[in-house]
Amino acid sequence: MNQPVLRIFSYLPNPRVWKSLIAAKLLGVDVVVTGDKPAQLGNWLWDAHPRLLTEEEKTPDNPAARQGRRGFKGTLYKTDEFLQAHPFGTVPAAFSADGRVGIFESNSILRSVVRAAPNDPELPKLYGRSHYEASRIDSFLDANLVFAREAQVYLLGIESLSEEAYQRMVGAYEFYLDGLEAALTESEAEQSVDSGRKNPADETNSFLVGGILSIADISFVCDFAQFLREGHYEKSLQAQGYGLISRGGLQQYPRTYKHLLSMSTRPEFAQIMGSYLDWYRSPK
Ligand SMILES: N[C@@H](CCC(=O)N[C@@H](CS)C(=O)NCC(=O)O)C(=O)O
Repeated sequence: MNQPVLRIFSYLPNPRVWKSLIAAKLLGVDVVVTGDKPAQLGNWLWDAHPRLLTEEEKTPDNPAARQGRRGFKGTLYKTDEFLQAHPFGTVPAAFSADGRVGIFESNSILRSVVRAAPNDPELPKLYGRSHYEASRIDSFLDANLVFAREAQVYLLGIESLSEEAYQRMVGAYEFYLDGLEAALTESEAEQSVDSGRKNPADETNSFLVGGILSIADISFVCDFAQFLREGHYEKSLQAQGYGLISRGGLQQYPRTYKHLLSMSTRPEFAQIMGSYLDWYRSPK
């Protein structure tokens, strides 16, 4: 049997892993994921060959025992080899087929999937059609990571937010969404010129870069869907005197929200994302 091109270890489900799985599906790349529920990852050996630990191995004197640093509170068991390959010690953690090369940061794992795709002109050009398009896609991936990091801090602390932390997320949200809305507006205008359409605002299925589906769209959908989880904490936010930051998003940023919703119903997205956004699509 052929070796998978990439092996990913993570807690599951994880929208950061979905980025790679969606691209892998679109491009026919073999990616294998190993993982467990977030609360279970403390029972795993974080390694190029991850496995469940025995009870006897879960002791403070296990050389792999480390304190969780970002999102995980208790002890995690990360081998030295894991930390050599993954210096920041985070998941999703991808490994090359031979387990020697660690690839971290979900956007970089996503890029790695595209680079591993067969050289087939029929496949979608998920990393653009020129080096300019590829670089513009990188620009969106970077902007996305900045937003996603702010969202990570916000969601991890959402049940006890300072006014400063809340306002910081509001600012990051507005900055990111203003940019996306502007890019999608521009993309629609270009498409309507290309196709002679009369009303650019009617077109909702445009893309972030070059008028074609790219990993910029994939990364946005996964990270933004995760941010929308703030909706599950509406009561808690209210009790703290705050409102949902995403409230009224569809009215304020119609192109961006419609882009998210329409992309997530595409088969390659829906098969990976499952029912993750159902609660958002049909709120109680
Ligand atoms: N920006 C990173 C985020 C990765 C990250 O922060 N992962 C956290 C869990 S959400 C982690 O692995 N923490 C390990 C720890 O707490 O030691 C990505 O997109 O991959």
